[in-house]
Amino acid sequence: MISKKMVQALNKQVNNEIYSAYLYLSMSSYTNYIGLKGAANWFMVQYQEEMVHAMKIYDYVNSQGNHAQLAAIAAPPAEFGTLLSMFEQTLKHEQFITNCINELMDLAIKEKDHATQIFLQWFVTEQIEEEGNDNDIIAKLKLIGDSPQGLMMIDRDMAARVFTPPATTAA
Ligand code: OFO
Repeated sequence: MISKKMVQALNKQVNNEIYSAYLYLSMSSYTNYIGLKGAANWFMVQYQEEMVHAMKIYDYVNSQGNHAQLAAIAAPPAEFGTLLSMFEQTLKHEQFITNCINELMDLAIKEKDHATQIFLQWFVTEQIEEEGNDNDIIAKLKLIGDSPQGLMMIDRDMAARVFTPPATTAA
């Protein structure tokens, strides 16, 4: 059984994850516009992954006899500056999401809600990967500095990222 407070907090996280998806969809559109097609692919895959995160929480709430209630999604920015700046903004956003997941876990522990703690463990691990990916790309972008060839090389690498849909979003 999940408490009302836990359901509300999980519903808020559905919104955060859909906002993440929306943010990366906007970044995909922007990078496509400035000619970085590989980065546009990278952010499109990120958008798809965020929708999976949202649906995992949505399915979990609904599977426990509760009601995943949806709220308005804030508009993301439309322009983001350089690719390095975009990944710094991405890392900052993911650090915010990590914090949200940690707060959800704190609440589940406080409420002795073991089921939700087990459910949230997947997200704790996922956030390690999310921040790790962003840190790696930031390090590479700092290394190449102002080199257009370096930027093209990174863009080519980003074109190879593939979205692998999960078999299910059920917990
Ligand atoms: Fe859902 O991990 Fe990013 O935001």
